[in-house]
Amino acid sequence: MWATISTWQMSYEGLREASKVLSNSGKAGDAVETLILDVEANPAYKSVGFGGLPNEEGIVEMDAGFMDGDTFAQGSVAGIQNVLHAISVARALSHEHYNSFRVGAGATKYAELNGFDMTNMLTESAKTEWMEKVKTLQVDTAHPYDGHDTVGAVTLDQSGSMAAATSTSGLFMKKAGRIGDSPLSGSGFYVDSEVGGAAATGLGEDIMKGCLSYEIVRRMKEGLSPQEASDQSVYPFVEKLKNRYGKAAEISLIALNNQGDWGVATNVEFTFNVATSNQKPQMFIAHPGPKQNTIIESLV
Ligand code: SD4
Repeated sequence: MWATISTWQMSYEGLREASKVLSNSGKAGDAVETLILDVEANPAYKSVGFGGLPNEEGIVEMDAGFMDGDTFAQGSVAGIQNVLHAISVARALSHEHYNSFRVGAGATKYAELNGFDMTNMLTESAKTEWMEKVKTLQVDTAHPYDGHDTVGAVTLDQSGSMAAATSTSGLFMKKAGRIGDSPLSGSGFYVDSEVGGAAATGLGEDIMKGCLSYEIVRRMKEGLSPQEASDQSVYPFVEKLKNRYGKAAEISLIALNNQGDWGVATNVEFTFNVATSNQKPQMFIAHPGPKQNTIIESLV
C-alpha cells in the first residue's frame, strides 16, 4: 500500500511524479520532496518557489518545512532568499540535530555553503505584478495581501513510512521577515508514521492560532478517520476564531493516515490531489458543507 495527498491544482503534476516514486518502492521522504520540487520549479505558480510573488519590498522570501514521520526529524527554512529549492534545504536541515530551523540570512547562508542551486527567484512577470500592486495600494489599501497558495503534501510509502512537507513564498506583499504557518511543525505540517500526517494552506496567521496539522494527527491517533479528524479540527476552530477573534480567514487542511485513507477540510473552495496504490492520480474540489462537514467532488 502507498498513498499521497497534496494541496491545490498546481501540485497535480508533482503528485503524479511522487506516485511514480512510491509505486516503484521509493521512500516517503523522496516522494514528498519530488512532489514539491515540481511545484517550486514552475514559474507559472505565483505562490511557491521560482516565480513566487515577492514581499512589499520586491524581495521573494520563501518558507518551507519537511518532516520524517518515522523519526520526527524536521527541518525548516523561513524568509530564505535566492534558493531554487527551499524544500531541499529544509530536508537537509532535518538531518541536523541542532540548528534545524534557519531563518533569513542564516538560512540563505546555509544553502550557499552547502551547494544548493542559487538564483534570482523574482521573474519579470512577478516583478511586473508587484509594481502594479504597489501602484494600486497607493490609491486602494482595502486588500493589501493576496496570492497565497502553499504546496503541502503527505506521503505514505510501501514500507509504512510517512513524510510531510510544505513550500511557499508566503503572502504577496507581506512585510519583510513575515513568516506564516508553512515552516512551523504542528501548524503547517505534522506527521507520525504510526498514525498519519496533515498539511495546511491558507492564511498562516490564522492556521497558527490552532496548530491545526497537529490537531488532526492527534485526533487520528484517537481513532478518527482522516476525514472525521479534519472536519472536527477545522470547522469548530473556524467557529471559535469567529467568536473570539471576530473573523476567520481561509483555512484548508489535507490529511492522510498510515492505512492510505485521506480527508480534507476547508472553509473556502479548495482543490487538492490524491493518488494511492488503488487509485490513479485524481484531482478533487472541496467546499465547506452545511453541518461542519466537507463536500468533495472529483475533477476530470
Ligand atoms: C502562509 N500558509 O504563509 C501560507 C500561505 C498559504 O494558501 O498557504 N496560502 O501563510
